[in-house]
Parts: sequence; structure tokens; C-alpha cells
Amino acid sequence: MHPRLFLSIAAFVLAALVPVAGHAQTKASAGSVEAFIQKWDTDNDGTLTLDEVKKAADARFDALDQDHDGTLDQKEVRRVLSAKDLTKADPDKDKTLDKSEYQAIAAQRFQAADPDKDGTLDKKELSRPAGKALLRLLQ
Ligand SMILES: [Ca+2]
Ligand SMILES: [Ca+2]
Ligand SMILES: [Ca+2]
Ligand SMILES: [Ca+2]
Repeated sequence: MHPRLFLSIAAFVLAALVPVAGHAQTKASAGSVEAFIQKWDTDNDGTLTLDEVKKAADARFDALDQDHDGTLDQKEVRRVLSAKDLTKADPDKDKTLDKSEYQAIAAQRFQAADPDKDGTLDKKELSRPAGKALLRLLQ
């Protein structure tokens, strides 16, 4: 095969592959909800209860608490909560979140993400905006 012809075929094949890669990425983000459920669904019923979500919140809190002082200051919590959300989640106004305050927002967002009020979140509920807002606190 003529090298130039080969190169143009190679370029064509590469161009054809790019949209496929983009598609795979969209799939991966949908799959991450599934992976998250699998990770925390201790009773393996395919949905998450508030108890299961609280365990995830607990682990996330510990991971965010980089100086291990038992609270999240504004800097530590910045990646998951805006300054406005932090103020709302901080009823004692000490500008930090302790674990019970963090659990309280997770519980609030859990209720918001459960419109059918059956006490569990399935994959569909977790994929909606309210479900995603909860997931931001947990992973
Ligand atoms: Ca479950
Ligand atoms: Ca801390
Ligand atoms: Ca506080
Ligand atoms: Ca539900």
C-alpha cells in the first residue's frame, strides 16, 4: 500500500473512533450510579436505604476531614458544598460541619431524592438532579 494512502486511511479510522470514545464516557457516568449502589447496597436489594446512604456519608466525611479533627472546615468541604449550602447545613454557626451536621444534609437530600417516599433510592431516583445532589455528598 502507498504510505500516503495508508496514512489517510489511518486518519479516517481515528476520526471515526473519536465519537465512539465520547459515547463510552457518557456510559461510564451512567454506570457510576450503578457502581455506587453496588458498593453501598449492603443487603443487595438494588436500592439504597437511608441507613446505607449514611454509611457512605460517614466514609466520605472521614475522607474529606484531612486534618482528622472531626469537623469539616470551609476548605475541606469546598469540593462538595458551596459556601451558601455550608451556611444552611451549619445550624450552630461555627463555620464547620461535624459528622452529625453532615449526616443531616445527607438525610435531607435523601428525602428530596425520594419522591415516591418508599424509603429507598433506586438507580432512576439517583440519576435525577436531586439524586445527583445527594451523590455529590457521598462520593
Ligand atoms: Ca439496599
Ligand atoms: Ca477537619
Ligand atoms: Ca457546625
Ligand atoms: Ca424511592
